[in-house]
Amino acid sequence: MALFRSVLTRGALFTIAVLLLFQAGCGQFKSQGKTIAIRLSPKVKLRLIYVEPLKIFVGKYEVRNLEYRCFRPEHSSGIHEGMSLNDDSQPVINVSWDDARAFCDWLTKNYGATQAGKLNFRLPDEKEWEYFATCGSNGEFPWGDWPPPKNLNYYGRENKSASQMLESYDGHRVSAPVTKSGANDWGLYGVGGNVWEWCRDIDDAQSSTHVLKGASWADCAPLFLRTTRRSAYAAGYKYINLGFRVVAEPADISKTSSDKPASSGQSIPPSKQGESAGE
Ligand SMILES: [Ca+2]
Repeated sequence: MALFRSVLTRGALFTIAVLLLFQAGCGQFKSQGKTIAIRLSPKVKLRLIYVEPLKIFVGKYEVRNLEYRCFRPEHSSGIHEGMSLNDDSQPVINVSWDDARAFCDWLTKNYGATQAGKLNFRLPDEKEWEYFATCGSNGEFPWGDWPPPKNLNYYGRENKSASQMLESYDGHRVSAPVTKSGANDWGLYGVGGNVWEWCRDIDDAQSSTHVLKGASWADCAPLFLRTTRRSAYAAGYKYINLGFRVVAEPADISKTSSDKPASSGQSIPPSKQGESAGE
């Protein structure tokens, strides 16, 4: 049963919608959690799903242009070969790691106080990303085994002039609306494809760069689509297929973690991994 409560904090009215308590299967794993909706404006909600093994809320979708423009109204994601990347429904791109982190800080400052408790927003760590993308299975690809499902937005047969492409046809030559880029069994959309997603980590091999995960509408080589595949760019770099998704953790957990970006070598503690089995 849906439970809606509204609170007034720092002049901003927002509603936390505790939409459901669910059990979603993903192989042998199950997750119990709830979805919350952070109201950024009267018509804009940022939705997150609680992932119990990680003790964090994870963005249900990649951050859209619509949500990002609540933060920076002037932002344009631009066009590519005459095709728009800038629709409200598409994931925000042409945003740097610095931009993504600033968006998270803006969320925490303005929307972190919720009826469910204080939340700190941030980018996911690489290992967290791999965990929630694969529903805890850490499979070879976000969806499981090759080939990719047709509803994941990679570089496929819709790109008729390309010499190299996937055999699948997802119908989107550039980024797809975030709700059209397929969901995994935990209800998280676009964790495979659509846009690469900035993570909090610093790449160990190139200490001045930050990690991206998940590949995009412009990728097709299996090597790039693997769960463990990592791309990395400098904190100020922007491109047409680089976006992000946010996570939020309760403030009492944040107090015990470092403010510094995680090392890409950090792994999920075995005790956390074990919590997912059999739930
Ligand atoms: Ca993605």
